[in-house]
Amino acid sequence: MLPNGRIAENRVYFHVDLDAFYASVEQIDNPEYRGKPVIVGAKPGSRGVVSTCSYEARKFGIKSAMPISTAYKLCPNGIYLPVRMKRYMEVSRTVMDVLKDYTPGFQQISIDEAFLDMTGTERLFGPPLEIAKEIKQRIKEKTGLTLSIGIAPNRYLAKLASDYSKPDGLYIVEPEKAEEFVEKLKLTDLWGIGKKTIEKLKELNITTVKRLKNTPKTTLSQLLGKAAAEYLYKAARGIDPGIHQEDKRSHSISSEMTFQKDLNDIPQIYGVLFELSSQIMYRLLKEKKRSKTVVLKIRYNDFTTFTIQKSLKHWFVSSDEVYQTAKELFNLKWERGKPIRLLGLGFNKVELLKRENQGELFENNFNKIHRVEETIIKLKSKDSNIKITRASLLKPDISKYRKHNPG
Ligand code: TTP
Ligand code: MG
Repeated sequence: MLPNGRIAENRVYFHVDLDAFYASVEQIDNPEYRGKPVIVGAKPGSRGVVSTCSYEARKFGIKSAMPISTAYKLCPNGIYLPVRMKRYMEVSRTVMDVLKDYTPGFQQISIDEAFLDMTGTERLFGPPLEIAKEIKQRIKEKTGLTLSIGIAPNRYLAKLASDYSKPDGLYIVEPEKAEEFVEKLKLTDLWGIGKKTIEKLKELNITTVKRLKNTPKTTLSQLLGKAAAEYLYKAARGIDPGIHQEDKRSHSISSEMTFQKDLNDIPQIYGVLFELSSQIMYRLLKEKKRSKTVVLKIRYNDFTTFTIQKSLKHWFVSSDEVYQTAKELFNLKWERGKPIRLLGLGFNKVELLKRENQGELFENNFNKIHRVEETIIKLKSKDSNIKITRASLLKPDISKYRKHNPG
């Protein structure tokens, strides 16, 4: 209850996640692959990994991030395909454009998933379950893809709910059932808890969500450190531990993502940096601010966290420029191969772009890029269906890392 006697509005979040995304696109583009084990990733015989695989291939025990050699042993008759990032990004955009129709509270968090803040949209679109069904149907009609939607009072639960009902699923967690829902999950289903943490929890015989919930925060803190303890304490209770956060403070603009499975795969990492660059540049321009400094945050799977920043001589004017800087910082800082659980990107020393400064911003060499980008943002804010994006924004430059995947 709020102080003035009003009941606080129940929040409603959707988490939308496409099923076996890259593999499903391959099955749509190549009907002869449908119903078969399709494995997308590195070339068999190379030292690379599986990006993803169809549900038919999952029956053989194949999983994302598994060495491709292991996958091949499990399923030598599978269809092995290279990553076609450009095509997946194209399909991703079509899907995201549908989702944007439903709420201004749209947040894309990876190539195939997004959060929709659907709070208060019932009057416009109907009850959440009906909207979710419509979304699934529209995307199926437009692209042929199936997806899973989780509906819940916070983002964390929505994410768990979509995973819970995969593939082609739809699952609602009612607010009063939140704790009950989390308790029936396995510890490994809790998002953002890596193998290492699971192992450590085992030392104290914490092997279920219920046991985790009954463990005092101080005990967790001694075992895993303060940040991890705080995260687990909330997660076990169905409280959002902050899996996707935007910094709302005025002097900085940032966005960060925590990953379910730790990342150590360059194309995927670059994909995330690309998303984050677009998000923070969009906010910078939208809020009429400017900055010369980009900060990258890396949190490893052992919760150690590092930040690194770079200042340019001029103001950032495009998300491309932010993306290039983010990659540069990443390559300087990353302990190669070490798994990452969170990536964050932000602008520091942000200033309000006063009218008298606008000329100064536009005088530099990037005048044109900035104008183009600003125009895209303006058009998109008027009509989310508009399909206009600068060509260089379409795809992270991952060609160097795809030696074995000439897709
Ligand atoms: P996910 O949504 O994690 O996986 P998915 O869509 O393939 O399967 P699910 O039905 O379980 O959602 O990731 C989306 C895409 O990201 C996936 O299709 C391929 C890519 N990816 C990688 O390249 N490497 C990885 O380790 C993971 C997890 C995903
Ligand atoms: Mg998916």
